[in-house]
Amino acid sequence: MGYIICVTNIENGSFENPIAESYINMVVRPVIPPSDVDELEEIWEWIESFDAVVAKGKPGQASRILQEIRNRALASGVQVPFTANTPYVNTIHVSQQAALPGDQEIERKIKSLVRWNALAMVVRANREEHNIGGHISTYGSVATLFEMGFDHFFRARTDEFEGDTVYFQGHAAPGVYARAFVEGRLSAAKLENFRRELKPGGGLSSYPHPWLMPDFWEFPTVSMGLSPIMAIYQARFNRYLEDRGLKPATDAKVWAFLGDGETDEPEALGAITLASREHLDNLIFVINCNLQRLDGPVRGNGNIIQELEAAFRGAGWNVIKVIWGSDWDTLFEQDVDGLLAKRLGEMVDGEYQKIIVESGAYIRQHVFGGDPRLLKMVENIPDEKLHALRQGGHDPKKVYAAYKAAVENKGSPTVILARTIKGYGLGEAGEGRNVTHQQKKVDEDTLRHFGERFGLSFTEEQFAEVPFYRPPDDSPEMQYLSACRKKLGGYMPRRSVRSKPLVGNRAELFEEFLTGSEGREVSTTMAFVGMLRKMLRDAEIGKLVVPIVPDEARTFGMESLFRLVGIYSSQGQLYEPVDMNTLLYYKEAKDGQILEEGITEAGSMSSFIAAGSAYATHGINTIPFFIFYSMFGLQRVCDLIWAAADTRCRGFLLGGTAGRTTLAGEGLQHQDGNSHVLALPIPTLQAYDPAFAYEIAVIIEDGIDRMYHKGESIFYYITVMNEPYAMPPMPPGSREGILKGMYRFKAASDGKSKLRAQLFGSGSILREVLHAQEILAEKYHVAADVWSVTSYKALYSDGIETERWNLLHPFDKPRVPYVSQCLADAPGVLVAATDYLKALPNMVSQWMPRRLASLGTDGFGRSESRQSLRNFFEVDARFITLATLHELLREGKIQASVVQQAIKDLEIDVEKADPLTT
Ligand SMILES: Cc1ncc(C[n+]2csc(CCOP(=O)(O)OP(=O)(O)O)c2C)c(N)n1
Ligand SMILES: [Mg+2]
Repeated sequence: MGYIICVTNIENGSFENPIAESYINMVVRPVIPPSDVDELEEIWEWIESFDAVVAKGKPGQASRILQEIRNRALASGVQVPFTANTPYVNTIHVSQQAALPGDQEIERKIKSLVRWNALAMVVRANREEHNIGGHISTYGSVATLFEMGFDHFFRARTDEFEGDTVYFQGHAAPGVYARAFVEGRLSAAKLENFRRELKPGGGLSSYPHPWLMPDFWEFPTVSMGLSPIMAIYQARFNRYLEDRGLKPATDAKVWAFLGDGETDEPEALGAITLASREHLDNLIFVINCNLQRLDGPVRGNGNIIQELEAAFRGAGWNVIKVIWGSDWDTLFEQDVDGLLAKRLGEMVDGEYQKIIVESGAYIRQHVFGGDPRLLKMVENIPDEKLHALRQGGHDPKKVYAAYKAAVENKGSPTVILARTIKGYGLGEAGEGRNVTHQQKKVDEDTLRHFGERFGLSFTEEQFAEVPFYRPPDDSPEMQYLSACRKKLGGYMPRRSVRSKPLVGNRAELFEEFLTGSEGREVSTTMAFVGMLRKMLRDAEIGKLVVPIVPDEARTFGMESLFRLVGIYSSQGQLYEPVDMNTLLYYKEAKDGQILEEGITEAGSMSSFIAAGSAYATHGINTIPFFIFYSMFGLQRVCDLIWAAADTRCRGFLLGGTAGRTTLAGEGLQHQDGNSHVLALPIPTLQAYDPAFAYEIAVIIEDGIDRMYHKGESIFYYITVMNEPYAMPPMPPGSREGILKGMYRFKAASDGKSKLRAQLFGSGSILREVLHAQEILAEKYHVAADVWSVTSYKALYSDGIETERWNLLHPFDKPRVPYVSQCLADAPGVLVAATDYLKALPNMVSQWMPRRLASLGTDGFGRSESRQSLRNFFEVDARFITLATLHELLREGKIQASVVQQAIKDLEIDVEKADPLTT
């Protein structure tokens, strides 16, 4: 940079130097009246001084001067204008751009082949069966971004290196399949069966689903917004594993490819400050800014790239904008006074979308026409060329430079905002059109156009047929492609389970919890925390346990663990904690084991997914125990829990402070009577509502065995409560029943009584049932057996599985559902009480020998004491007694007067409000 000589004509306020004139006119005059010549001159002097420092080759000094002046201004009470944005140009100046290695022509051919096969997949699938769907236009936009990664950056997992983790933009899956086909990893038959997974030989899932393609996909990404937050916590979990010595430190990266529309999901940007706070330079977001989502523009009246830049820069990320392709370099070279950059920054995205579908003449007039100096810049560029000026995200040179800068960046995460065109390659029918997202059928003209544009030499018939095409193995393309991947450690995506099963039997860890608390009152939460403490100390699994908590450790009585294993902090503890002199002080440590996530169930669940899938991602059997307020679990982050199931996660979710009437005081938004119903749809989630410490011990011990010894891809949801009571010892022979969902906890003392009942209780309502058993025996001579139902979900699953088997095997001896087996010889009326919806017991009543009366907590919670709540929801011992007597009345075993008297004796208000509707 040289000096700019400024000669001012003070009289009329003009500058004789044309650059100065232009600068002042553009930047300064709009805010300062041209008549104020002194002010203009003063400003120019400052600029000159600044230029002089830069010209001396001291950019660092120039930057420091600006910083100091800024500080000075703030100290003097002068408002400093703030913007988190840079001009609407590429972040990496062409002079700083790393050179693209490799053979560009051959890479372009490979990319064209992948594009073609992706298009063929979708078009063929829709020809075969109308409306089967599939997205072409998203991959059209992201192809260069993916392919650059495959050719030069994404490193596969090998025995020596953990590999990069890539979250692929979900609905661009056809492009990933097409590449795997070209690589020879997927057959044409598989591609033919895209979205036809049930065809003989199997097909390909619509989107990335490890559950459906466990050897291929690692992470599900198509529920928008989940992959960004999962990627952030994955990158942080990788650091956690390193800091705790569970894996060596490497420079492996986590890449997440997102849509620009996707960033509207709160989860997408909700955790970005964690990434910068933790200096996650192992994390790279690539946002495919095609400016469109499904219905139309992402920000028709605004600018999504600038908006995202400000958000990420404000959050401390390294932001790299890749807006303009190399074709624009010469234009920007001429733009010494920033006129072009200014004009481009004025246009809104709706206009940018429009110029994609318009002619070169329109672009000349609309973009450049407002200023003769701009028009001059493009006077030698013909219309067709003007129309074809490439976007940054489609230019391999620009994309390579951005990726290289991203992987080399230190100290902060990077986001690449890449400008692309939705439906790129689909010509007039698709590019940039609002309808392009759902385009599946493509006419022959478009196919031909596509083929020609990407240099594919097919015959007319071939174009019409849309064949899959892979060049011969000895072709230069195939040789090049396999060499590239070999250099990067092999093909990807690829998922494999690399952990070894745990060796030891963990039974002895849980023995002490089987014998009861000898009268001491403890809650099931306390009991669980005791087990967790024990597991943390165990020689084999201790280091693998990952306790995760969203700012509720004290609520669950877990603060003793702070000191025991420490809270993970990548920086250690830079301060003396305020409670340092207490036994259980807030200890943060670099090798701390607890992931204390703060108030983010979504973030905690993302950590759970990273830890619960580490057996595959890292080959490490980490065992996450994520404990949370049960109302803010399945209800709040169910889609992430669904994603965990799809990811084949293992581990334990613990719903603390559970039960609509067990969590006293907290009221409607806290009291959970829902979560066990919400756990029903998730196939691999084993849901338990245990009442006693030994039940939890049996469930966790068996869970560790099933998941980490036998290798089942299941996970657990266990509710734990904060109501203290004496824990009984485990009744002999109850282990199987605990796991299968029910067992007889306490038989009636008078087995010969004429009036009989079977009572079912779960969680802390089991104690109300036990109390009712006493009242019924003492006051009404009803002999009731009490069952602990640990899992209605397990009973239901068993019931429907059994029925299905019977349906399909008419000649075989019918199998009997477990519920029916348990109750085969159980006499009397049947009554269930739960702290959850009545739907839970009702759904298994079909396998009971007689009608079931269910009591549950349907309705909105209240802030009240436990006893008042149980009266309000009609699940206390009195209502269980009443329900039992009422069932006996229905059976004709007792008179109505007995029931009437009981209502009086039990002081039940028959006019009380219905909890369902109040
Ligand atoms: C949570 C969620 N909501 C809605 C959808 C349906 N959907 C699929 S693609 C899409 C538009 C995506 O736009 P963008 O993120 O900009 O990606 P692009 O296709 O433009 O690359 C929508 C709304 C979804 N997959 N997930
Ligand atoms: Mg988009």
